[in-house]
Amino acid sequence: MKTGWLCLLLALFGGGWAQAEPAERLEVEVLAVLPKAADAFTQGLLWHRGQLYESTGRYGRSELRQLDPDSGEVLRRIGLARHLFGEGLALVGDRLIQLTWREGLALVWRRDDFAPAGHFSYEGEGWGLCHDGEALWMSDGSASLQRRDAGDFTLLERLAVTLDGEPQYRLNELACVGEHVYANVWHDHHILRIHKASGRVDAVIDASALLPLSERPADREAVLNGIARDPGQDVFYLTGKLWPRLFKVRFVQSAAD
Ligand SMILES: [Ca+2]
Repeated sequence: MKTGWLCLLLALFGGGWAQAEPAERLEVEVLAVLPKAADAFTQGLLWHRGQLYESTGRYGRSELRQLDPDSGEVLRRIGLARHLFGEGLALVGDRLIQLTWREGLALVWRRDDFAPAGHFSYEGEGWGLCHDGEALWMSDGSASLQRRDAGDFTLLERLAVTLDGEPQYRLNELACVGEHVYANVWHDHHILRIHKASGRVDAVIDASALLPLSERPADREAVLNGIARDPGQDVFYLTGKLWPRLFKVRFVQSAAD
């Protein structure tokens, strides 16, 4: 019996100690600076087979786009109804799922020709979305992520996201990579690497060096937003709302460390 309690205590405190390890501090190494249409209020970005897919926001201007990452050329686009504000974007099989901000509607599109293919409904706001190959992960501006069924969009779990025990609010655009969800933070120049199993932020990435102030649009909402992973090249693509640039980057140890 005594041994049982000892094991339990060790398991509890052992876990506590393991979680106390500080988050890594990373920064971006820019591999390429690429052109991008500056009219895109980017809300969702994903990479698939050499192309980028983008969801853009604002009422009356929201679109789904397919981009050539190197030239920035918009290869395909479709506008959303005027009452819809586009948000996060994920690919499930041959379907793109596009969130809307306050409309409680996830639009489903055929990836190859952008033909409408139905929709799902949800409660609350829609911000970011990514697919990890099994489930969808969704943000809503709060300090938690929602895990949803990739087939019917059912809410499966809410994962509280913490850094050093503190909740991390305003989680926005997402990228699913292995055991992690990367989230850029609204009105912040940091990207958080969130461990899916625990919700713990195990790396904080400083992306402040990306776009020089001289190139930043005057619009105060023109903040960092948009993160997509190309697993083949092991790179990320980053951008921001209304930014005229797309950055191909790697996350590397901070020089300050
Ligand atoms: Ca993304």
